[in-house]
Amino acid sequence: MLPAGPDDREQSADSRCASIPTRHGAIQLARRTAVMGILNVTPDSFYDGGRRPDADAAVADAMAMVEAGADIIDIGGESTRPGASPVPLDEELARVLPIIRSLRRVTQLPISIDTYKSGTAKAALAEGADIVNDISAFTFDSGMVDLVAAEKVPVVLMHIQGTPRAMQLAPHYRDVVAEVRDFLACRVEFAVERGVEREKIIIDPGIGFGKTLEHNLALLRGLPALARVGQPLLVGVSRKGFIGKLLDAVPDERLEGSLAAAVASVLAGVHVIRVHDVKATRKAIRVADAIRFGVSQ
Ligand code: PMM
Repeated sequence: MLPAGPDDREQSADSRCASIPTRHGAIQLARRTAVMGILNVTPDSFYDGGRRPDADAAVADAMAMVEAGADIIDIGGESTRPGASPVPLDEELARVLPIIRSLRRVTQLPISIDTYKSGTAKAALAEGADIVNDISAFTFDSGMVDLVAAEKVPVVLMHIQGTPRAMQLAPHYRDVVAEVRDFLACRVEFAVERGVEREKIIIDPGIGFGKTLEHNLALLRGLPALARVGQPLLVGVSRKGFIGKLLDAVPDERLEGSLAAAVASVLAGVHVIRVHDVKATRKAIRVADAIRFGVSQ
C-alpha cells in the first residue's frame, strides 16, 4: 500500500480513469501518465510548423517519438494558433492522410487525429487512426458527435473560448476554473446522450485557447477540480505562449518551462500530457510519476 497522499486521481478515479480502450489496445493510465506526441504536418504551427518537408520526414519523427516512449501520436493538419484561419477540407486531408497511412504500416501505437472537422476525422479513422482530438468539444461541426458515436472511438473534448482566429483578442471569465469545469462536464453529458461511450471521453481545459496568462495559470492550479469531473484529463502545455511570457522566451527556448509545467500537471492529477518533446518529457514524467505513485516492485 502506498501512503495516502494529496492525490485527486486516486480519489476521483474509477475504472474510467484506469485505461482508455482503443482499436490498437488500451492506453494504460493507472499509476502512470500517458504521453501524447505532437506531429503537426502544417506549414504554420507555432513550434513545429514547416519542419517536416514530406511524409517520410513526418513518419521518421513519429517513429522517434514511439522509440522515446510516446503512448499516442497526435497528427494535425491545420494550425489552431491564435489568429489562424481554417484550412479547406481537401488541403487538410492531403496533409494528414498519407502520414496516417504510412505510419499505420509501421506501428501499432494509437494514432489520434487533431481536427474539429467530421470529414477529416472520418477519413483519418478509415486510414487507421484511433482517437479524435476535437479542440471544439463538438461545437464547430455538428456532424462530429454522430461520427464519434458511430465509430465508437475515444475522443478528446477540449475547451475553447471563441475561435482560433479571434480567441486571444479579449478572453473573459468570471471564474475560469468553474466555467471550464462546467463546460466540460456539460459536453461529456451531451456526448453520452448522443451515443458516445463515457469510458472513451477525455477532457482538456485547452491551455492557451481563449485564455490570458492568469487564466492559464489558474487552470493549471485548478487541475484537481477538473479531474473530479471523473473523466481522464489531458493537458497541452508544450512550448505554449504562457511559458514564453513567463520566461521571455521564443518557442525554441521553452523546453525547461514546458517540462516544469508538465511535472506540475502530473502532480495535479492529469492522465495524459500532449507534448512536442517526447524523450525529455517521458524522463521528467517518470520521476514525477514515481513521486506521485511510488515505484512498482
Ligand atoms: N493545443 C494545440 C493543438 N491541439 N489539442 C488538445 N487536445 N489540447 C491542446 O492543448 C492542443 C491541441 C496547439 O497547437 P500545437 O499543436 O502547435 O501544440
